[in-house]
Amino acid sequence: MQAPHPTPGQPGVPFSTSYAALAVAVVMLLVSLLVHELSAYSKRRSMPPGPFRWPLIGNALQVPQVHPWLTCSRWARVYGDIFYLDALGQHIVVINSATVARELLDRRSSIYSGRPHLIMAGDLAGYDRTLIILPYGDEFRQQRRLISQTLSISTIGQYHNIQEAAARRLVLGVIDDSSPLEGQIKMNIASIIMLVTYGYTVKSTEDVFVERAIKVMENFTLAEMPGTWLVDMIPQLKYFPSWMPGLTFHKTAKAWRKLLYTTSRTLYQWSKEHSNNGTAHLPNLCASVLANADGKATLQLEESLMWVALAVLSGGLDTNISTILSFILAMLHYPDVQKKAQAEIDAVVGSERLPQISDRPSLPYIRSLIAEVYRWLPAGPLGAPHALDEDDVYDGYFLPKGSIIIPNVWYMLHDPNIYPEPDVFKPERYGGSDIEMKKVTDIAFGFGRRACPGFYFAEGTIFSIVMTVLATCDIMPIVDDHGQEIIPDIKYPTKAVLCPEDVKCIFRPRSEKAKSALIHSTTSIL
Ligand code: HEM
Ligand SMILES: *[C@@H]1O[C@H](CO)[C@@H](O)[C@H](O)[C@H]1NC(C)=O
Ligand SMILES: CC(=O)N[C@H]1CO[C@H](CO)[C@@H](O)[C@@H]1O
Ligand SMILES: CC(=O)N[C@H]1CO[C@H](CO)[C@@H](O)[C@@H]1O
Repeated sequence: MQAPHPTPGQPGVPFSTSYAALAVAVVMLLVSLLVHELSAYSKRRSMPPGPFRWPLIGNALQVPQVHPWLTCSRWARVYGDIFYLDALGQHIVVINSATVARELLDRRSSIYSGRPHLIMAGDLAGYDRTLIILPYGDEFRQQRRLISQTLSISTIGQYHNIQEAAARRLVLGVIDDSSPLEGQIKMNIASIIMLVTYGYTVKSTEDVFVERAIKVMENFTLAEMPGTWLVDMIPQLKYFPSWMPGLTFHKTAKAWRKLLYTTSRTLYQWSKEHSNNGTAHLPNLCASVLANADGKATLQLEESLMWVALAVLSGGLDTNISTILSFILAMLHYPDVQKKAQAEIDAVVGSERLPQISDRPSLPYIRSLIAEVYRWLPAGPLGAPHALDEDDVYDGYFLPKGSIIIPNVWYMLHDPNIYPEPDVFKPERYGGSDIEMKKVTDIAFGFGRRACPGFYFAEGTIFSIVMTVLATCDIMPIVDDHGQEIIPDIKYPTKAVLCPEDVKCIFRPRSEKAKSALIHSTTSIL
């Protein structure tokens, strides 16, 4: 762009003087930017490769909001196992292979187990008290310990009857009825997790406790959304008084914080009081931890327990429905897989009883099918971000402290060199090998010290639902007015969590016997 240049030294009119001053300011700004770029240059040269970075803003405008895992996977094909992005000065490192993820997030987990520091969601709205975004440290270790006391592989069996009962109620609710699929899944998943964390029985689809918990989670989703809150880009804003015009975030954060705190306290108090006089379902997470403490629970322990219970509740509510919907979608698109799975259940379990979680070891095809659901449409295609707590060097690359580390789960599970024809749903690809299946779950459930603590529990829930559905129903496409089958497209909203949309189907009972087995199995647990 051409601009008129006032001649220096000319006794100018005020206008041209201010014009010159402006020009000087612009030049100074450009020079300082250049100096910034140059000083960062030598460091940046040793950072991992990545797409072209614009001065100052970096890749901020290229990091896509829509299906970001697909863009990241395109970059993975260009730049390899590890690449670097810069969003307004925030270092972001994306990992695209399981090998690199193991090396950094597992082997070096003492410095790779942080979470990004979120001003809006954490400092202001208070979500940094819950395990999900709790920084790495003593409180983190304490909360993880409390979960593993009750949800580890050795203690998880005590919840199997709840999971089976909810699976049966779910199937009974959707059988011969094509409309309220998501509502049914939600209600039953919520029932399971509320019983397990608090011993609380969900009374209806409009249960107040569940609705409040869902609100708390929705608010979290809004609060942590990158690029939404100016205060996350300019942290100093948080010290500005809330009455200043334009600073409505203070008010929003305050309301969210209040709801978060009252919800977590109310649920915990409910559990504690009702577990004491025998009116809550036992065992539940809160009661078990208090019982382990043998009446000597400190205030600090109770505080940690209160927050960790809420984290388990939200973890359990969240990932649920998307995995189940992905399973149904797979069965509609791959009817042969469905038949083969049903044949295995018929052969192993028979038709005299309903399947149980304890049948799992003798159902290798069902295990493969579930692993394939996690691989085909992973609920978290970009996992959960970790934060690097110290400077590090990997393979000659400099990775600065404070970097956000994103495991590109989608690419790891869709790399055609590892999973040929990655978009095809094919349980046979594991050859029945549990070692191969574990490679998938080791990616889909996260890494290192932050890996999903609800894994064994989730496995029980998913397994009992899949097995019960297949044993008792055929999952059929709905038909239109002309008798044409409508198979839902594989599509999902653009959010960080991958959850299929508009999945409609019919659950047709495979026999009267199956249906009556379901009816007679409803117990008083739920
Ligand atoms: C299909 C089901 C599930 C999937 C795919 C899943 C996946 C994940 C992933 C990818 C992470 C992040 C790991 C990382 O940072 O590297 C995570 C964290 C977490 N999950 Fe799950 N999860 C599932 C079910 C559950 C259930 C049922 C619970 C509760 C019982 C749960 C509780 C949590 C919690 C509390 C965290 C945060 C851990 C931390 O930050 O230290 N999840 N999950
Ligand atoms: C148990 O405790 C709760 C809360 O304190 C109370 O509302 C409930 O009535 C009690 N139930 C019995 C049977 O004592
Ligand atoms: C989506 C959303 O904003 N949900 C809730 C967040 O928290 C407030 C309470 O402070 C609720 O009123 C919102 O509905
Ligand atoms: C209660 C519930 O259904 N929670 C969530 C389940 O998972 C999907 C996507 O993973 C969320 O959109 C729901 O809010």
